[in-house]
Amino acid sequence: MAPVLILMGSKSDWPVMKNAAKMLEDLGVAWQAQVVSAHRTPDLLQTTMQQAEQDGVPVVIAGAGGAAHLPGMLAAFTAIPVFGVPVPSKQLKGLDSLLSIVQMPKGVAVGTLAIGDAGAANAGLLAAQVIGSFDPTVRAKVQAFRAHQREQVLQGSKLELD
Ligand code: RP5
Repeated sequence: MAPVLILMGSKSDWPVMKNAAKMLEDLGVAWQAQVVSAHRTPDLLQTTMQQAEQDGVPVVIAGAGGAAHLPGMLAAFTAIPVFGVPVPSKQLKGLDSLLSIVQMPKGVAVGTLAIGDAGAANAGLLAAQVIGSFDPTVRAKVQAFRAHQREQVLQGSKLELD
């Protein structure tokens, strides 16, 4: 299977988007990351999705900030599921990114995650869950991740005064 494709509008998005890569890595899912801008390299956006279709990419994760058209434009070129991550922006802290990504018109779907690091990590998790629906090895890794997380919460669940 081809790696999950992690696309982002700018290299400046990578500190956020690497959380998706890290989650996929932890869950044993291959990934590949690349900068593709909806506004600065629209031609590359189309050819990247054509290549992804040919390669059999299972899921695309796309992060962008501000007028964040990347996930929606990618989704317009493919039937591969696209998960959008709103990257925090300087002026509006990512609210602009969130609204740009989440408000897709009916007929072209983008699954939108939370703003920032948590959203990027959850995009990786969700991509692994999609792959886990047909790959038992990845499903087992997701289940182990959940069990570990549960244990960590239980271990720190008793609160006391200093
Ligand atoms: C968007 O513009 C990118 O996704 C990034 O979040 C934002 C700023 O890009 P740079 O000016 O840092 O390249 O297209």
